[in-house]
Amino acid sequence: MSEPQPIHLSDYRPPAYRVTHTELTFDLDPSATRVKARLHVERHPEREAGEPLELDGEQLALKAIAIDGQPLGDDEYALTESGLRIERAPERFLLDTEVEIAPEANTALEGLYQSGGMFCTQCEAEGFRRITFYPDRPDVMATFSTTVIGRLDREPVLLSNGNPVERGELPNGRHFVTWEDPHPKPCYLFALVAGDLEKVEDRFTTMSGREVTLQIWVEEENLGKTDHAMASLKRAMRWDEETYGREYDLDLFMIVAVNDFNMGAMENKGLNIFNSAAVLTHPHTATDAAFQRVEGIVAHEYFHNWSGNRVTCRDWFQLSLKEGFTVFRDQTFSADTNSAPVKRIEDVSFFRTAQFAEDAGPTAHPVRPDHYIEIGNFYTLTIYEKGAEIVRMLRNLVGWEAFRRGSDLYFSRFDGQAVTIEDFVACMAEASGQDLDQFMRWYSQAGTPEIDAHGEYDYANGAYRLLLRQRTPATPGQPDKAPQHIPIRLGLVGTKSGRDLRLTLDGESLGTDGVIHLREEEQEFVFTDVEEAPVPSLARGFSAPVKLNFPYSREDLAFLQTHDSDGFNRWDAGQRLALLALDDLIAAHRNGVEKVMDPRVVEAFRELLKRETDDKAVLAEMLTLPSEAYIAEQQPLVDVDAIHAARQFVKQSLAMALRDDFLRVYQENVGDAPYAPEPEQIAARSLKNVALSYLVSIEDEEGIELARRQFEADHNMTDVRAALTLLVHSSRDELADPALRTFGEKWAHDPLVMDQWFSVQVSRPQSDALERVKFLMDHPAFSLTNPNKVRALIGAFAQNRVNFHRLDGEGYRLLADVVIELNRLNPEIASRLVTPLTRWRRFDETRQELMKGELERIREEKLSPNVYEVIEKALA
Ligand code: 0A1
Ligand code: ZN
Repeated sequence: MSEPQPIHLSDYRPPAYRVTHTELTFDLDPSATRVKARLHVERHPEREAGEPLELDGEQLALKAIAIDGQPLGDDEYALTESGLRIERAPERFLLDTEVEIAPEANTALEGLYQSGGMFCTQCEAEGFRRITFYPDRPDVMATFSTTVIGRLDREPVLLSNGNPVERGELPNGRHFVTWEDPHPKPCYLFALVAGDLEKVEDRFTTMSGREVTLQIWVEEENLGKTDHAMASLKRAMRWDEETYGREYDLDLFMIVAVNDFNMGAMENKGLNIFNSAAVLTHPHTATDAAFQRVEGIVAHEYFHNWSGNRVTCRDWFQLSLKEGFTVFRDQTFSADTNSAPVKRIEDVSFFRTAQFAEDAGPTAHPVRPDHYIEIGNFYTLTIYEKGAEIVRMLRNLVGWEAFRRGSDLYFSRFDGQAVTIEDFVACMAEASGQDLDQFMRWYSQAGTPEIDAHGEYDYANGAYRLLLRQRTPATPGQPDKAPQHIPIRLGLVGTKSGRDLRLTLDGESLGTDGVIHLREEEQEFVFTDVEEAPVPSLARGFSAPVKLNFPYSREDLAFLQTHDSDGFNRWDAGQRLALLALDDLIAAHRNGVEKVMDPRVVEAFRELLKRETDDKAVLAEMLTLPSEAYIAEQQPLVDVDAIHAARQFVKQSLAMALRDDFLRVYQENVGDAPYAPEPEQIAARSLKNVALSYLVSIEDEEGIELARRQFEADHNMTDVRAALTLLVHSSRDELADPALRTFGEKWAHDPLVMDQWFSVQVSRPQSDALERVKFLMDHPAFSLTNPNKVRALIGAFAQNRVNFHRLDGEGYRLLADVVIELNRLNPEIASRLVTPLTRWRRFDETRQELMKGELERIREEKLSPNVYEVIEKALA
């Protein structure tokens, strides 16, 4: 077999032929589904006559082929490794094909597959080529008419995109439904679902007064778990009208929940397909975090109807065009619906942990990559989350009003088209009159820019000099970087007054909270009329996706933590302060020196716990120590054991010093109102559970008893899971074991709860975590072909820092074994799962060798393009 070859953005050409209308007929059968396709084809006006027609196709058994009704002879077409080629095709014609496929054998979950008893599809990015021969590329947009034929008993429900226009019975217990989608779309937005499903229905009146029917389709036993998704959908629809002026454009909007799904959900036109974990909720089965995730994902997929579907991507290099913009839209929606500062803190702390690591590793790539082997490997944090940060910077640069005008211009100018990132940014430049040329580098340069900042207060002249130096590290294929345009929102906080001082730069007033623009490699900003010595508060709200270093003293940080007017930076100052203390303790642990707790951190926490704050959600975040993963991100070389020990030491020292405060906070936040996933309750629960985690960390008897009672009270899953996790992660197995047993027996019938049961156990720090994984892989609720199970058990274990990185290499070996197995079953999941091993360069020599050894063992296999691309990069 030849090695998979990369494809390049610079090779883009419009297709030789386009399809204007697509008629499909599916005759469903688990082992032999027949797909008839009639394509209305015409030559692309920008391409010369006489070029061959090329269609993509994989794993299809061709049964018939004809042009304008005339069957083609064997010499009139060629089946290739990747599809079908017709050398001589007319200018305009009808192409009929018939193929056979086997959904039940499809474990990759791309194309048409079976999940439980139902048929469903996943076509993004290149799954449609496993359904029929087609130009499977997003710049070919057609209207679709789809007839689905199934068995009345087994598939009473037959769904596809658009509106149902005809239905009827057929001989032999079969029936059909025909669907028409009037909006031209690329085939990656095609969807089909067939099975024994039940629906929950609601209605929505759009801003222009049109009535839309909303349906959520689920298996019967899940009928009671759709309320929150439905409410979220209606909120998202209203929000998109009010915020972006975007109205829904069909009479019917459907969501379907499926158990086997590679990702969170998919925005197929009019028929969104969701991983059941991203749509089903119930107070007793889903945590607050899950409720919020469902709200965000429902909104995300809905928002794609405009940012992605009506205006789509010209090619897959432009993936962030739809994903970055849509993530930005869902983030702002969630911020508007919940606590905005907490949403930002959560998003940024995830981003700085996971995206920074990606940007610093062997698979680093620009937000718009210029080549790839397998596009499935590019549904990444860089494309999604860094893409969203870029759109956020754009919004901040041009201001919301110009941004909204730019968005309106984009949607009206490109409606029904497949476009590029330049097209989007050009609309923003046009609407704002700003020059965004340098800004475009954010899309082409990989790596996280680092800024070294220094400040000096000039007492004599009342001036503050801020010197900024930027540098983007080399990334694979990009040794040299040009300076970025980095917007830095900042304030100068007076050390005497504790207030934001007025900012005057080059004689111009920026108010007390302003933005400066770093464009050069090095730039000095001199603020004048600064009446007292300040501490600078830099990159407020995480105004750019960069690492910003400033030589803050611990006193500065404690000051900012209490005085910064920017909530995000107050939180960040606390994180920085904790990180400095952790640094010392990590060093002490490595050197075998006694660990001593920094009293400044204890005092800062005492202050926090004392203050009557009205934002409990923010307080809960402030009381949460940086995660082991984030601490590791800050270290030149990761020492997993030292990091774990240091963090544990800080946590226990705080718990011992402030035990009564934590207990009081816990008690003040126990509520007995019926569960609702609303911000105030969520805030109280998270504050209470953070406090409890401190008490349990020192095995305080009262704390342990509170956790036990909270578990038994069984009030809602947030509290139950928090208590269960604390017990299982403590060393009190006599409490943990019965709790796990009760929980596992109670929820054996519910796959989404069992996922949580798996994750809680295998993420415990005790040394039996790996043995538990092995044991649980034989549990009847586990299955290697279900991505949620793989993520819950194997994925969660790979995040268990101390145990995955065991020095005997058993953690690495286990992961590699599973990757090898999944490489055959589900390449997309396999290549995601291998990620932790690709970060081998970050660890000590012993671990490096062990991790590399496993990567090399994987390389010996016959690899899918997905895994091949990742392994090659990791070992390069
Ligand atoms: N467009 C979806 C993400 C998605 C991508 C690929 C998938 O299958 C291989 C599934 C979903 C989104 O952004 O939600
Ligand atoms: Zn998306």
